[in-house]
Amino acid sequence: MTQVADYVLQRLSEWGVQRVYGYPGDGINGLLGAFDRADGEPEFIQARHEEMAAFMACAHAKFTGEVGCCVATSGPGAVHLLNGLYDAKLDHQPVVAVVGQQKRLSLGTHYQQEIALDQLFADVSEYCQMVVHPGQARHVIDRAFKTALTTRGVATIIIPNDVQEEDAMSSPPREHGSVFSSVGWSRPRVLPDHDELRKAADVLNAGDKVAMLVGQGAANAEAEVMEVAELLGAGVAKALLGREVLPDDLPYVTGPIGLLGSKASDKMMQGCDTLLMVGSSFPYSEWLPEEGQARGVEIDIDGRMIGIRYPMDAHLVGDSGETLRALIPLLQRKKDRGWREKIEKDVREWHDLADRWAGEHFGKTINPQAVAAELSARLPDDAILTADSGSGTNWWARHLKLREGMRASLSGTLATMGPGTPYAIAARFAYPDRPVIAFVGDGAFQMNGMNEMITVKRYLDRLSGPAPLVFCVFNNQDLNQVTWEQRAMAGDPKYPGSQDIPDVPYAAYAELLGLKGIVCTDPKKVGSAWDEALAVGRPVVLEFKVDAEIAPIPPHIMKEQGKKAGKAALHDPQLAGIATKGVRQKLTEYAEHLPGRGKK
Ligand SMILES: Cc1ncc(C[n+]2csc(CCOP(=O)(O)OP(=O)(O)O)c2C)c(N)n1
Ligand SMILES: [Mg+2]
Repeated sequence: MTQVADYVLQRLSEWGVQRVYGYPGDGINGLLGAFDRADGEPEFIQARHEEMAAFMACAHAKFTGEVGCCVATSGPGAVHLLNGLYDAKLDHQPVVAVVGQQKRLSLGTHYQQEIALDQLFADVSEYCQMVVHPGQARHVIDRAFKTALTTRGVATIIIPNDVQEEDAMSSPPREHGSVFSSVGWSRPRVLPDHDELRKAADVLNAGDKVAMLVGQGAANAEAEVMEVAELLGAGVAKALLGREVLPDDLPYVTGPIGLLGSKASDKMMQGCDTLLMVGSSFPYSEWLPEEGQARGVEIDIDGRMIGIRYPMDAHLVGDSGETLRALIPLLQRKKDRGWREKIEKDVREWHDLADRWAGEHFGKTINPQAVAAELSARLPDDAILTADSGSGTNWWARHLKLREGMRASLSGTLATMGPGTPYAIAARFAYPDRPVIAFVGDGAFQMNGMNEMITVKRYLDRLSGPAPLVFCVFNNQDLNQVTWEQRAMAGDPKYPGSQDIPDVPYAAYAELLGLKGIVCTDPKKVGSAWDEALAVGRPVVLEFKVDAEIAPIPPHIMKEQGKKAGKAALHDPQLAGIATKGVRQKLTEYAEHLPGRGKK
């Protein structure tokens, strides 16, 4: 007779789950036995840490559009999942977590590893339920998937270990109280209100200078976004999670926005009279037009999220592709293309400026911007790019130019450290033939990336192949992003006690594990290091020793931050470096106005 655990895995399979990322423990002994019997359908993928398993599940959802699935034992294993699940919740990804619990008999006795899991998972989950009866498993699983898909969120299934080992009941008894659920869900077509659509068209037609901001919600509406941008003579800025919506080589794509953003996006937001936001909950309103400056139209599939970042004049609750298609016939093509031409000029200037920043040499250490710029020129077709949270995220956002068909993601809203490496691993499991490249800071690599290299070793045969798999580590021996935040936001100098981190030989460590390790310390060899890493044929840790003194400054330093950073610099242990490099990078920005460097 099959057990409830066997039935659970069978139902996950029926929901299309091929891989479950997890880590074992006796709270899920029943499930582990069932995984063994299931013979790969679904497959258990062993991470080093439950948080990594949850990141992998989240990345699976982001890169495939399917539900990601992770599993952990009761108590500590369940606690470890949380940060990865919050990443999914905040970035609106469907993830189902299955966690063990102590047996029913012991619950409520302060038993070993007994945690009130229903309470612990209540905030992160859109649906959280404990299976206390074998006949309940079917509908709890079904509702978990239906809820994760409908809400684009996390659903948690808690299964006490004794329940896992009970006889399965695929169909509950035909009696009062039983329910009979089915596997199945389909994405609804969500269309906006007709009058609101007309209102939106009026606003957009009346504007002379339209700025568009797209987020991940516009991911399946590339053609429509392009058509609307063309009609409206608009430029398009991309929130980080929306960076795969449009390639970066289009002349009117102003690129990233915000603290990690481009000067072209910033100029467009400052100069526009109309804002069209599509599928984005980009949080920082200081990078949007000032209230009253622009009229606004927003498209979002989630009515709870519409008109909460900038006061909008038309609120279109609907699917971005469908809504833009409905809008297009109502839009008049802007005859005056002056605004569009200005944006395209700003975009060209921005690309030149970013190239100049990346091309600057500061003595013997590598300019981290060059690491991204050199890769950008070499990006293989169909590459999938991931980033951790740190200063590298800035270079990833500003200096990597995505071409058509490339994918890119990171922890956009939780902005947690740690996902860069597990995202890349999950991407590779989902797409074994596609190149996958992760940008990871040394702090994040020490936090958990190094351990996940053991996962890469564990699955080396499957993760190797002609398509590159590269973990690019920015070795600056600093928690640099926060060091700069201390300087620019708090006005404090770098505090070495919290910011310095030890130098670790990451490439040598990779070699120890049987992976390829490449270390680059020479600014002149950044490009050739990439060439080598992209041609190896097995997973690579590519370590660059980079300069920690280059500020991940925004396109134009906000006055307040500039003042604070100046004050902080006076007492900073790295005063000399940050002062000269900061000033030089600022100068490059205005280089076209300097004698001897004609305006392009
Ligand atoms: C889990 C978590 N802890 C702390 C932070 C705050 N934080 C953001 S970036 C960062 C520094 C990252 O350092 P590193 O990985 O070395 O990258 P770097 O900025 O040096 O390039 C820290 C501590 C965070 N976002 N997430
Ligand atoms: Mg660092």
